[in-house]
Amino acid sequence: MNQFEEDFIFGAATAAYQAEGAVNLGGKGKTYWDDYLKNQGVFDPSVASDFYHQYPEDLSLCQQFGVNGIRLSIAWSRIFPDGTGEPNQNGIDFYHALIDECLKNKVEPFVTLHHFDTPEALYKKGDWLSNEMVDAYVDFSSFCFKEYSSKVNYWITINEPWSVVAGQYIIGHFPPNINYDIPKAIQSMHNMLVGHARVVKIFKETNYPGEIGIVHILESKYPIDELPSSAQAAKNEHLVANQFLLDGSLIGSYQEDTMDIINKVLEKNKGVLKTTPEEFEVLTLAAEQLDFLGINYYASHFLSAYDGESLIHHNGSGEKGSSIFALKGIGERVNNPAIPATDWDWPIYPQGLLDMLVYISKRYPHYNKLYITENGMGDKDILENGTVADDNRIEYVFLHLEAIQQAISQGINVKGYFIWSLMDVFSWTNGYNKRYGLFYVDFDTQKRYPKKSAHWFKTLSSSKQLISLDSFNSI
Ligand code: BGP
Repeated sequence: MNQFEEDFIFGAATAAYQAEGAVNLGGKGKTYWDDYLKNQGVFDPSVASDFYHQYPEDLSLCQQFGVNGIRLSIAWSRIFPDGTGEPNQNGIDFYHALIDECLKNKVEPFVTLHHFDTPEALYKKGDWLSNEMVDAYVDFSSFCFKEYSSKVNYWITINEPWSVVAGQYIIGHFPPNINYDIPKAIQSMHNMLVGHARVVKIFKETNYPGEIGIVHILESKYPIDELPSSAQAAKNEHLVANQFLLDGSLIGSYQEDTMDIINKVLEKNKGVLKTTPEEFEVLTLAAEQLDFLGINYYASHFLSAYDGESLIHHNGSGEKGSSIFALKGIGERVNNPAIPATDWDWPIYPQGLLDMLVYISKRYPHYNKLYITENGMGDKDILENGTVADDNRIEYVFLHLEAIQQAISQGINVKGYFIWSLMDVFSWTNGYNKRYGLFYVDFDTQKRYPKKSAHWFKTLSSSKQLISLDSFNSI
């Protein structure tokens, strides 16, 4: 029962801006993060994990530790420094070299085309709220297919539309730092889905080899108590953050039960969603042709009703218990004392992953196949004697893999798991002390140190057998 199939991918995830560093090298253009982070002066992403230079070592570590898949993203502004126009040969060559290195080490690359890093020039034109951005994204993606499709088998169009729009327009910790503008967030999600769908259409029409999918962050939402108003709050957040995107990408239209809630939320927040029939045509086509859905899962949330004005405090420092997340017309996330949480207040709830997988298989039975494209535990790791005793992380991953195995045993088609992250990386809104990697990075020297979890992962990947921390300790 605890055996994984031979072809199950045991991967690890990265994203260009969080891992590469080299933000000013090789002719790279700016993303919307560069000046924002510089002006804020709190976190410096300019070197990050120096993946730009260290990737041969990182891929060699993958091979040594049984990591047989990697999520990496192509930094759009390395290829097109201004988002559009003349491509930059230096950037093009970098990704050829990186992908070749993956293949040399027998690490399957899953390549993401947009991972939170819109080029600054397009961001200034309105980012995903502008048609110009959507057109440019389609052109950039087509360029990447032409350039790299002979060596890439798995493409991901966009990473986590929900996190992008929540960060930009609701929480306000991503530029342009707008708070509580739920209508803008919903419009932007729709536009991202349209961009995604147009890219899928081109990929399929041109008959590129390989597979294409999209990645959503999908966290289950539960009522905190028996009150019908809490159930409604959980439903509201689920519909806005999960079901809207799943309908759009797996059905190609927003179903009646989805629009029912979306319209109520829009009404409370004085907004409308603009769509066209042509957009739904392309969305429907893409939904039929989607090869896989990637699921990023870290946490689930417990909710109660909330009637006040929206109010959020983002815990970006690891000060446990400091989060607030209450949205007008949706609900309020509340602490469930029975459920443990990380120092950043992310509830650790593997059952939420199983519930999500079951929900997807029931509501979208034609889903094709699933990958868990991110899952992992952010912690304040301590390097001691050249390693990190990250037992908490091993237990976290073990419990989530156990949930995945339960889903598989119920006939749900999950084909791989990518731990976030391969090595410690830059965290967008939490900087460098929230570490997730299998490999500890000393950010002063850029030296890598395999954590205990890396050794555990190697045993898991080579045996294809889920092994508990206790059993691993006794080997
Ligand atoms: C996901 C993103 C990743 C990564 C991860 C951990 O939402 O796709 O890019 O950042 O979350 O999040 P954080 O760094 O905020 O802890």
